[in-house]
Amino acid sequence: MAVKVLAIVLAGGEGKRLMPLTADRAKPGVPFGGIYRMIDFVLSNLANGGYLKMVVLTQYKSHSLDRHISKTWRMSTLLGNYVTPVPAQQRLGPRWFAGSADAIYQSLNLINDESPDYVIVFGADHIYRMDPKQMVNDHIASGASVTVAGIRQPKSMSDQFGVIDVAEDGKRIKAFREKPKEVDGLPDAPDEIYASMGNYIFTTRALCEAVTKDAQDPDSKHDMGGNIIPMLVERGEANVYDFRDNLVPGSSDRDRGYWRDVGTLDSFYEAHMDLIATEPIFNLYNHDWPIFTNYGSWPPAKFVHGFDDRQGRSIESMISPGVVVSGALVERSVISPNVRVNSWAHVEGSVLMEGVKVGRRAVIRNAILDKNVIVPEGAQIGVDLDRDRKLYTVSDNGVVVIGKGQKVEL
Ligand code: ADQ
Repeated sequence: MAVKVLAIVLAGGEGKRLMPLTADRAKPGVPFGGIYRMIDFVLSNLANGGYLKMVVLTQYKSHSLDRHISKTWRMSTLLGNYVTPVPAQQRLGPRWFAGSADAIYQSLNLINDESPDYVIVFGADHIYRMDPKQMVNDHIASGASVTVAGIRQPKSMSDQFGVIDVAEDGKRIKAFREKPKEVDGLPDAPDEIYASMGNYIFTTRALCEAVTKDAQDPDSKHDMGGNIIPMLVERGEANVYDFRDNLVPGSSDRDRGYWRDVGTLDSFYEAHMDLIATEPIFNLYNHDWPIFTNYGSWPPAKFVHGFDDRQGRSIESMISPGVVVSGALVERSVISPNVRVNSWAHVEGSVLMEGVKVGRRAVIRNAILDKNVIVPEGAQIGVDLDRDRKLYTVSDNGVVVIGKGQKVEL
């Protein structure tokens, strides 16, 4: 008999380090790559892998995320498939989720209703392609209670990840520390650590027991990475799955193994720049493993009024439908639907979200402009960073970020 698998997507992350982009939306609901939202990547991975029963646990400012899920991820229910957003405030009792493990504890009824053999628990705020079926098969073959996806990351980032110490057999997790400041590097790569991707496969009974036990512990933070995984590691029941073993159809040598935790403004910006390279570091054009989304009915993008060889055009950029570039130059940028760039404006190395309007002769450099920002004629963004720091958010690496509804000064 086929194994029954339920997927739970943790989508409650607040994303404080992405402010102002997360001022009024959850991190998994932040637009990415012109036409997507971050959550589309994990949901597409699950759908392409054939896992079509998905529960999305939301919490923080989930309105636009809920709207996106119900608009984009409405699937035929004929075969019992679904993508259901479950808001925290509608579960047991009046309290909000304390942490990701509590989110699952409060949703145990959904697991009981489905009675799966295995539960996939994936995060919602990473940019990557992964075939979850290969990881599920690895988990089933090993007989572990939980399998954690692991990837090598720079040692300097240890305080952002769960750090995995693997036993000699290369599979069993000997020790797991959540976001440690001090760590040793790997024996064969002293500058690297083995990090948890925040993606887990659980045998159902082990998951239910672990979150129920954790719920009774008053000292627990009720966190998957901080509490549940260490509990199962201590019992010797946790294995690792190396992300390098995951082969996604259609991926090239260049983008195999690509995974980005876009938790900061700089990593969010850099992941966009990865999309537009001539030979993209992350290839959205792999049609064997499509990333699904829904962005409404816009007409094709249009480029008009080329006055000289600098204007009315766009190069090394991704331009979404509904965009009009009129007598302006757009370079190395990711432009969302319904953006308008007017004459003699110059947009360079930037991410413009839906509905942004760029006035004549404006200059926008190394910037992220959230939805519907209006750039007045002649305004300059990313040209004088000292001035920008007084008016807007400027990231560590000097990316200027202008939030929704924020006024751009002349
Ligand atoms: P973090 O991402 O820092 O580390 P967390 O903030 O708990 O951990 O977020 C994990 C996922 O759960 C995210 O997708 C987030 O949106 C979601 N989430 C958080 N709280 C939630 C709640 N109360 N309800 C529903 N969803 C919630 C985690 C692991 C690390 C691992 C990194 C990899 O804890 O061990 O290395 O992910 O990025």
